[in-house]
Amino acid sequence: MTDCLFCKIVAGDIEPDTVLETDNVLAFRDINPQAPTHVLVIPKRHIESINALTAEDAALVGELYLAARAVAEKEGIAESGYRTVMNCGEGAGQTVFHIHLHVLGGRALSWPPG
Ligand code: IU
Repeated sequence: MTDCLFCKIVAGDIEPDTVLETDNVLAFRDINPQAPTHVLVIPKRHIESINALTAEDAALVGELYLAARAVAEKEGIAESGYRTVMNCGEGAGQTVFHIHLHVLGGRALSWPPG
């Protein structure tokens, strides 16, 4: 999608601080980090939100989580603990409508989230 920020990052129009890249997935540092490690894991293919997922996307969603774990290992937070969050819809705080998994860690994380 031409007007999608994350599609522009995938296309190379905007250069992210890349942490990890595979054929289908890109992980880069959030521009406004909420924790010492705050990485966004996105599919390269545009999917608006969880609500737009289809059965054909099941393997891709799995890849997002495997990438999140790889990011955690790379960042050294796999053992201390980290959180993955995928906001769905404006009411839940989604601001970029290209599906993405937040990977947060490097500090104590409280529960429930706000
Ligand atoms: P959200 O779940 O849709 O709210 O997450 C969007 C994230 O994208 C949010 O944490 C922003 O800080 C982040 N972000 C970014 O990393 N780079 C940008 O240019 C913009 C937003 I705009």
